[in-house]
Amino acid sequence: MLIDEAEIFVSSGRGGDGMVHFHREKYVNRGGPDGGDGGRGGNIILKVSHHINTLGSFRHKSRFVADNGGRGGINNSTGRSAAHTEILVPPGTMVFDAESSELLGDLVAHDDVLVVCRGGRGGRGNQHFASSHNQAPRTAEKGEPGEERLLRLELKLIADVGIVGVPNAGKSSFLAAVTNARPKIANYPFTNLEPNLGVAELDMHNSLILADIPGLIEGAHMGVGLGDAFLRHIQRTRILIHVLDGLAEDPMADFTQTNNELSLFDPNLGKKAQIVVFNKMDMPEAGERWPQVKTELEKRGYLPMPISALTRQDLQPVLWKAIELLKEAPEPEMSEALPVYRPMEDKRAFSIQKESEGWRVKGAASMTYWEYDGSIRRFQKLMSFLGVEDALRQAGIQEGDMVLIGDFELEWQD
Ligand SMILES: Nc1nc2c(ncn2[C@@H]2O[C@H](COP(=O)(O)OP(=O)(O)O)[C@@H](O)[C@H]2O)c(=O)[nH]1
Ligand SMILES: [Mg+2]
Repeated sequence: MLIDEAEIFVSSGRGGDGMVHFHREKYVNRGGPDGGDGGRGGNIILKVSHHINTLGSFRHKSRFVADNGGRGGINNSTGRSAAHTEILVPPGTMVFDAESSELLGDLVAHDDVLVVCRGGRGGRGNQHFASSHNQAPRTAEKGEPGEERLLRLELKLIADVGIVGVPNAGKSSFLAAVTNARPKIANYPFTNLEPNLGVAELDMHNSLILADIPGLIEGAHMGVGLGDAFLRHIQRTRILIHVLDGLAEDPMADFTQTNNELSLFDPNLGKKAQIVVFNKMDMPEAGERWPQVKTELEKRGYLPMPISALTRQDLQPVLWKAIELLKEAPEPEMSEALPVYRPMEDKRAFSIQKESEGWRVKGAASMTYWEYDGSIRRFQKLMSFLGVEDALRQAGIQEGDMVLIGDFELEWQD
């Protein structure tokens, strides 16, 4: 089975800083604090779209950075919250943390979403820090930083276009001509009935996964059993490209025979939309047969397209037609895999680590403005509120030990 992989860097926005400001008005001597809160930073969200079927677009763009929240303003005005950044992925995308290899989510159905990085919370403005003891607080919070991470995306490719036709029509040649696949051309031995898969990238946003399905007719004729992977691909296939051999004695008889066999094998398969291509147009004999075949097919409501897989002539219009039909085709059947959602842990929590110089506290605590007086006291309150003090005591901190937070060092005194 073909697996598509991509590594992307994602980074959510930081929260806007809270503001320190005092109300000012003519003739009013000392106004109260009115510094507004910062806005929230943007999340990074992965979202499933069934209009995408490969991870190919991430070869062109692999860095996603969400916007930061706006600063708080005067008059208690809150800073602008940043819009979230949505990254579209195909159904069936498994999302891993590239560093820990932890599976973060398995995105299956259209519109499924997974928040991979949360935007930072905005810092609170000084309006919140007024108290009976301090009516002119010079404290505000900094916005919480955003998160960054490297993600590995993995997708098991499932064909959305099946290539059918009689043996020797040129199915494998067509697949090889339009994709990176290198199937065996002619004399295909029926020992291995895994379909040949290939990806055709038309442009940044449009790609097709095609499967050459030799076993369906050829294998079934020979009484060879079809493997699970094979059946899955046939069922997931949403449209078919029916290749006619331009050198066959009676291409229309082949056409009818193949369609009958498709319906016998699986009635749903017979109902899928078909693009009929008339192959081997590089040969004069094919050119001679073409006008009649064209008329016959048009009578039956098809719009046949003449091509040569060998000389790669007129293949692009066939692929674009397939893209068009896929957009109208019914939803593919869902895979058996159940989605796994792991909500991200709250990064506002803190962690404590023992280092040679002292106890390192990481997390929410680093949000305080140190530039303003009053902040040390507020900081100590915050520490006990968050449970940092208790955690340090439990971890065995001793009188006189150093506590390291950001660029600052404090001496522990109980
Ligand atoms: N002249 C010509 N020969 C072709 C063309 N496409 C395929 N063939 C030949 O037809 C034979 C069967 O092709 P293949 O792709 O294996 O057909 P499949 O059995 O449908 O997969 C091979 O000898 C190919 O080289 C074409 O456009 N023009
Ligand atoms: Mg073949």
